Amino acid sequence: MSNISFAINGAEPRFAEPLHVGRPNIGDRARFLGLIEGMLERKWLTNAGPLVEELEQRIAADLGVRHCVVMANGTVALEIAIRALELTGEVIVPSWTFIATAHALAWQGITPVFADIDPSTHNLAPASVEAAITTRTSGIIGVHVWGRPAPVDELSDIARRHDLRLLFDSAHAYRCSYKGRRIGGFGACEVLSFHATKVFNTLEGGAIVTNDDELAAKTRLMRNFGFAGYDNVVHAGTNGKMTEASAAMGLTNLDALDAFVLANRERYALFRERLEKVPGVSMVVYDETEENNFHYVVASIDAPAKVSRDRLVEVLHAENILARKYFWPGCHGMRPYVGEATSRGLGHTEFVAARNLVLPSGPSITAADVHTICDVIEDACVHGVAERTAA
Ligand code: T4K
Repeated sequence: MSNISFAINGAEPRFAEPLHVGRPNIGDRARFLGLIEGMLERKWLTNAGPLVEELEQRIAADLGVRHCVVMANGTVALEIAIRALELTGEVIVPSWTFIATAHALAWQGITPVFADIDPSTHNLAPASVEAAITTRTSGIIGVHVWGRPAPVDELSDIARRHDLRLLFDSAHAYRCSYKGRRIGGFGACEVLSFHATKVFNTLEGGAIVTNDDELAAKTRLMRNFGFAGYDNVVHAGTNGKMTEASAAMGLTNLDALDAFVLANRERYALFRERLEKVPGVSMVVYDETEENNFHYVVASIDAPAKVSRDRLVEVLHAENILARKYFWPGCHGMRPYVGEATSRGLGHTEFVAARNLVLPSGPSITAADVHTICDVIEDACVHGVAERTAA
């Protein structure tokens, strides 16, 4: 039994205010408010306004791609990309991703077929993708989980050999690279999320980035109900438009992005230094030969730690450290997809899902906070925590 006093046993929590995963990064407030003032003066609030256009140009230049089509959020961007690429039948995705990747397919009557991951990278395992291909398969969505690049070359090779469309859910991977090239230009297109919790946010937002002129033009039409001018609808479409207020936030945050990434990097290094010494804790590490945004601090809890991942989450939450079990239990374990025949052979996903922990990080967390979080984890893993007894 533990002799450590955790809040779970009645002590005061170590943090008076909760520490969240995904606290928004916010750049210079005066710059943001100035852009909002301009928007109000112009009375142009949405529908491809000047701030949206400027943001698209800046993102395309930043990522080294020909086109950036910004959207209301990453999920609608995925839905539009999937429809623009004319995917049908079955599409192979990892189960180890945020549920939006699977929903964007199911929402339009396409079956997400879940493939397994490499437990060391958390990214799609090419052999599992190849094994999941059937006569109904029309595409593959690779996900750059935690900003670590998916196996782009291997997936491209599979897609080419089986005549499948390949796109990437790059929601985590703004300012990350694969073989020295920024994520954004791989596959037929890549889909970004600029949700409040992402390294680069536009409040809500997302984008399709691509080097394909035709695809960019098509997704631009689809984002705005298919309108090609007044009274002229030339394509089926939806409302995927980003507002000018979101673009103002995006322009503000792009200016501050280097500082956000630097802060992430420092905290990740500190977490790593502390947690790699704790028995039973291993970290998802970033390849330092690539560009990374270091936005996610991800740990795995296993023997010989004297606490399970789930019990550790309870301990952390009792201390107001709101660590998350992302993406437990995996998409295939979420109710709409449970029991589907398309969820076989996901042993590595289930192994990772049972052990994974995402910790609060980012500019809103201080170095002292990191040490306190690590103290709690170390104490629990080394000494264990008394199990609750029935009341
Ligand atoms: N593909 C992937 C791989 C993704 O990870 C995501 C989104 C998407 C696609 C879809 O992109 P979007 O359509 O979202 O653009 C959160 C985010 O809502 C979601 O965007 C994100 N992935 C996912 C990984 O995390 P929840 O359900 O966990 O959100 P929630 O409300 O629990 O908030 C997360 C944490 O952030 C909390 O600890 C509180 C904190 N937070 C959140 C907001 C919104 C703040 O401190 N301030 C805020 O304003 O999904």
